[in-house]
Parts: sequence; C-alpha cells; structure tokens
Amino acid sequence: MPPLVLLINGPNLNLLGAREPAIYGADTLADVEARAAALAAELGLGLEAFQSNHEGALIDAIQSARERAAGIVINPGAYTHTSVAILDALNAFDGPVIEVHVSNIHRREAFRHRSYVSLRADGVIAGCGVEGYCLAMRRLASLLVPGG
Ligand code: CA2
Repeated sequence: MPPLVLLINGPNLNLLGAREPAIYGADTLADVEARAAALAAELGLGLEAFQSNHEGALIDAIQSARERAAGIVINPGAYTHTSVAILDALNAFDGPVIEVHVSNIHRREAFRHRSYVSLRADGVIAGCGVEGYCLAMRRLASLLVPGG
C-alpha cells in the first residue's frame, strides 16, 4: 500500500471556481481533488480528500489521520487564523503537515497574516493558486516516498 496523504480543505473552499476567480482562480474543488489524486498516483502516494465547513468535522478528520495517514495537506480556510483546536489536533499527528493557501495571505488583510496552523506545519505554500496543492504533494512525496 502506498503511503496515504489526507488532503483537507476547510470552510468555503467548496466554493472554489464558483465565485471570486480573481482571488481563488477558476478551478473547482473537484478539479483540485482529481488533479491531486492523479499526481499522488504518479508520485507513489495514495490520496483521500475531505472538505468541511465545520471545525469539529475537520478536527475529526485530522484525528482519523493518526491511524491511517502518513502525511497531511491542509488548507484550513479562515480557521487558519482562529483555530487553536485545529492546531491542537495537528499537534497530535506525527507525520509531515503541509499548509496550503490558494491566495497570498500575507498580501491581504492583517487578520489573515497570522496562522495558528503554521506553528505546526512543516511547510507552508501561499499565493501559488491551486497549483499550491500539487507543490505540497510533491513535498510530501520527497518526505515519504523512498527516492521520491
Ligand atoms: O487563500 C486561501 O486558500 C485561504 O485559506 C482561503 C480562505 C481564507 O479565509 C483564508 O484567509 C485564505 C477562504 C476560502 C474561501 O474560498 C472561496 C472560494 C471561492 C469563492 C468564495 C470563497
């Protein structure tokens, strides 16, 4: 079995492609998940994708990764800037965590500049559009796949 990566997207990211294309691009979340799954297979990784608008459901998904997943790619959406609970859940996961933001949060409002999740993340990608998810997968492959 290839090492499993859990791709987690937080609140409102189900709207990718539907609104605000100037900030978030034109690809839908389904496009992003399909591309990540295809890339994962190429890189010798497995992929499971999950999205929720609910903080507790995101925490349950992160906790479930403890038994099943080798690594996590997470875009926590606005919870990035508010959720100590998501940080705590990630701190209880032993594998590598890559944080992704579609937009460059540092070029936006001041309240988006702080990330609780970055206190745990092994890598952070922001402002690369949805391509950031693929960059994150490649980083996890180099950490998790021998010779990857
Ligand atoms: O840039 C990112 O990926 C964010 O995590 C996206 C969050 C935002 O709160 C963070 O500060 C940065 C918002 C996701 C909203 O996604 C939408 C996508 C399309 C249309 C409307 C919202």
